[in-house]
Amino acid sequence: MQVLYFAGSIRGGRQDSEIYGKLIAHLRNYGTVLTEHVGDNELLSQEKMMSEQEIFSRDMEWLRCTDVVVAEVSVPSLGVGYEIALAQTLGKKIVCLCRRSVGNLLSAMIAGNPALIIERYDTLDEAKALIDTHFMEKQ
Ligand code: 6IA
Repeated sequence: MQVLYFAGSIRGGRQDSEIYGKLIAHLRNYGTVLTEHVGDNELLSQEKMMSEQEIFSRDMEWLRCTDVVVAEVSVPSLGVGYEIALAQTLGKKIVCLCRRSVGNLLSAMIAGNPALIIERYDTLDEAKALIDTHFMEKQ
Protein backbone atom coordinates (compact mmCIF):
# COMPACT_ATOMS: atom_id res chain seq x y z
CA MET A 1 0.00 0.00 0.00
CA GLN A 2 1.18 3.48 -0.81
CA VAL A 3 1.26 6.57 1.37
CA LEU A 4 -0.90 9.34 -0.06
CA TYR A 5 -1.20 13.04 0.70
CA PHE A 6 -4.44 14.73 -0.29
CA ALA A 7 -4.26 18.52 -0.59
CA GLY A 8 -7.35 20.72 -0.72
CA SER A 9 -8.31 24.22 0.26
CA ILE A 10 -8.84 25.05 3.94
CA ARG A 11 -8.51 28.80 4.43
CA GLY A 12 -8.81 29.32 0.68
CA GLY A 13 -12.49 28.34 1.13
CA ARG A 14 -14.32 25.21 2.26
CA GLN A 15 -17.04 25.05 -0.41
CA ASP A 16 -15.60 21.81 -1.87
CA SER A 17 -15.00 20.02 1.44
CA GLU A 18 -17.65 17.37 0.69
CA ILE A 19 -15.98 16.56 -2.64
CA TYR A 20 -12.61 16.30 -0.84
CA GLY A 21 -14.14 13.84 1.63
CA LYS A 22 -15.46 11.65 -1.18
CA LEU A 23 -12.17 11.73 -3.10
CA ILE A 24 -10.26 10.82 0.08
CA ALA A 25 -12.64 7.90 0.71
CA HIS A 26 -11.91 6.67 -2.81
CA LEU A 27 -8.15 7.14 -2.43
CA ARG A 28 -8.23 4.85 0.62
CA ASN A 29 -8.64 1.95 -1.87
CA TYR A 30 -5.03 2.58 -2.86
CA GLY A 31 -3.25 3.40 0.36
CA THR A 32 -3.10 5.34 3.59
CA VAL A 33 -4.24 8.93 3.25
CA LEU A 34 -2.32 11.04 5.77
CA THR A 35 -4.46 14.16 5.46
CA GLU A 36 -8.01 12.89 6.10
CA HIS A 37 -8.88 16.08 8.00
CA VAL A 38 -8.83 18.05 4.71
CA GLY A 39 -12.11 16.38 3.78
CA ASP A 40 -13.63 16.14 7.24
CA ASN A 41 -14.75 19.32 9.02
CA GLU A 42 -15.02 17.54 12.38
CA LEU A 43 -11.46 16.19 12.21
CA LEU A 44 -10.33 19.60 11.06
CA SER A 45 -11.82 21.29 14.11
CA GLN A 46 -9.59 19.04 16.25
CA GLU A 47 -6.62 20.72 14.58
CA LYS A 48 -7.54 23.85 16.54
CA MET A 49 -5.65 22.20 19.43
CA MET A 50 -2.45 22.53 17.40
CA SER A 51 -0.49 25.70 16.79
CA GLU A 52 0.00 26.84 13.21
CA GLN A 53 3.72 26.05 13.57
CA GLU A 54 2.88 22.48 14.62
CA ILE A 55 0.50 22.06 11.67
CA PHE A 56 3.13 23.38 9.26
CA SER A 57 5.92 21.11 10.61
CA ARG A 58 3.68 18.04 10.64
CA ASP A 59 2.41 18.63 7.09
CA MET A 60 5.95 19.19 5.78
CA GLU A 61 7.08 15.94 7.42
CA TRP A 62 4.09 14.05 5.98
CA LEU A 63 4.90 15.39 2.49
CA ARG A 64 8.43 14.04 2.80
CA CYS A 65 7.24 10.51 3.54
CA THR A 66 4.46 10.49 0.93
CA ASP A 67 4.56 8.49 -2.31
CA VAL A 68 1.94 10.44 -4.26
CA VAL A 69 0.26 13.82 -3.77
CA VAL A 70 -3.29 14.25 -5.04
CA ALA A 71 -4.37 17.89 -5.02
CA GLU A 72 -7.87 19.15 -5.73
CA VAL A 73 -7.11 22.59 -7.15
CA SER A 74 -10.54 23.92 -8.18
CA VAL A 75 -10.63 26.30 -5.18
CA PRO A 76 -7.47 28.46 -5.17
CA SER A 77 -5.44 27.97 -1.99
CA LEU A 78 -2.02 29.33 -1.00
CA GLY A 79 -1.40 26.25 1.16
CA VAL A 80 -2.19 23.80 -1.65
CA GLY A 81 0.07 25.73 -4.05
CA TYR A 82 2.86 25.63 -1.47
CA GLU A 83 2.41 21.89 -0.92
CA ILE A 84 2.50 21.23 -4.66
CA ALA A 85 5.73 23.21 -5.04
CA LEU A 86 7.41 21.40 -2.15
CA ALA A 87 6.23 18.01 -3.41
CA GLN A 88 7.74 18.83 -6.80
CA THR A 89 11.07 19.74 -5.18
CA LEU A 90 10.96 16.42 -3.32
CA GLY A 91 10.42 14.57 -6.61
CA LYS A 92 6.94 13.25 -5.75
CA LYS A 93 4.33 12.21 -8.27
CA ILE A 94 1.65 14.92 -8.20
CA VAL A 95 -1.85 14.52 -9.63
CA CYS A 96 -3.95 17.69 -9.72
CA LEU A 97 -7.71 17.34 -10.14
CA CYS A 98 -9.64 20.37 -11.35
CA ARG A 99 -13.27 20.80 -12.34
CA ARG A 100 -13.67 21.70 -16.00
CA SER A 101 -15.91 24.62 -15.06
CA VAL A 102 -12.89 26.39 -13.51
CA GLY A 103 -11.59 26.86 -17.07
CA ASN A 104 -8.61 29.17 -17.37
CA LEU A 105 -9.02 30.52 -13.82
CA LEU A 106 -6.66 27.76 -12.72
CA SER A 107 -3.36 29.50 -11.98
CA ALA A 108 -0.83 29.33 -14.81
CA MET A 109 1.70 28.27 -12.14
CA ILE A 110 -0.23 25.02 -11.93
CA ALA A 111 -1.76 24.73 -15.42
CA GLY A 112 1.57 25.55 -17.09
CA ASN A 113 3.78 23.29 -14.96
CA PRO A 114 4.91 20.29 -17.03
CA ALA A 115 5.97 18.41 -13.86
CA LEU A 116 2.33 18.07 -12.79
CA ILE A 117 -0.30 15.65 -14.01
CA ILE A 118 -3.39 17.82 -14.45
CA GLU A 119 -6.74 16.15 -14.90
CA ARG A 120 -10.01 17.95 -15.56
CA TYR A 121 -13.34 16.46 -14.57
CA ASP A 122 -17.05 17.28 -14.53
CA THR A 123 -18.49 14.71 -12.15
CA LEU A 124 -17.28 12.99 -9.01
CA ASP A 125 -17.45 9.63 -10.81
CA GLU A 126 -15.20 11.01 -13.52
CA ALA A 127 -12.71 12.20 -10.87
CA LYS A 128 -12.74 8.77 -9.21
CA ALA A 129 -12.13 7.08 -12.58
CA LEU A 130 -9.15 9.38 -13.17
CA ILE A 131 -7.76 8.40 -9.77
CA ASP A 132 -8.21 4.73 -10.74
CA THR A 133 -6.27 5.28 -13.96
CA HIS A 134 -3.30 6.74 -12.09
CA PHE A 135 -3.22 4.24 -9.26
CA MET A 136 -4.06 1.05 -11.19
CA GLU A 137 -0.83 1.35 -13.17
CA LYS A 138 1.07 1.32 -9.84
CA GLN A 139 -0.61 -1.87 -8.51
O1 6IA B 1 -4.08 27.92 2.52
P1 6IA B 1 -5.01 26.79 2.91
O2 6IA B 1 -5.44 26.83 4.31
O3 6IA B 1 -6.21 26.70 1.95
O4 6IA B 1 -4.13 25.45 2.71
C1 6IA B 1 -4.69 24.18 2.71
C2 6IA B 1 -3.62 23.12 2.61
O5 6IA B 1 -2.62 23.34 3.61
C3 6IA B 1 -4.18 21.71 2.85
O6 6IA B 1 -3.89 20.88 1.72
C4 6IA B 1 -3.51 21.21 4.13
O7 6IA B 1 -2.72 20.06 3.89
C5 6IA B 1 -2.63 22.35 4.62
N1 6IA B 1 -3.22 22.99 5.81
C6 6IA B 1 -3.54 24.29 5.97
N2 6IA B 1 -4.11 24.51 7.18
C7 6IA B 1 -4.17 23.33 7.79
C8 6IA B 1 -4.70 22.88 9.02
N3 6IA B 1 -5.33 23.67 9.89
N4 6IA B 1 -4.59 21.57 9.34
C9 6IA B 1 -3.99 20.73 8.49
N5 6IA B 1 -3.50 21.07 7.28
C10 6IA B 1 -3.58 22.35 6.94
C11 6IA B 1 -5.82 24.96 9.67
C12 6IA B 1 -6.57 25.50 10.88
C13 6IA B 1 -7.82 24.72 11.19
C14 6IA B 1 -7.99 24.66 12.68
C15 6IA B 1 -9.03 25.32 10.53
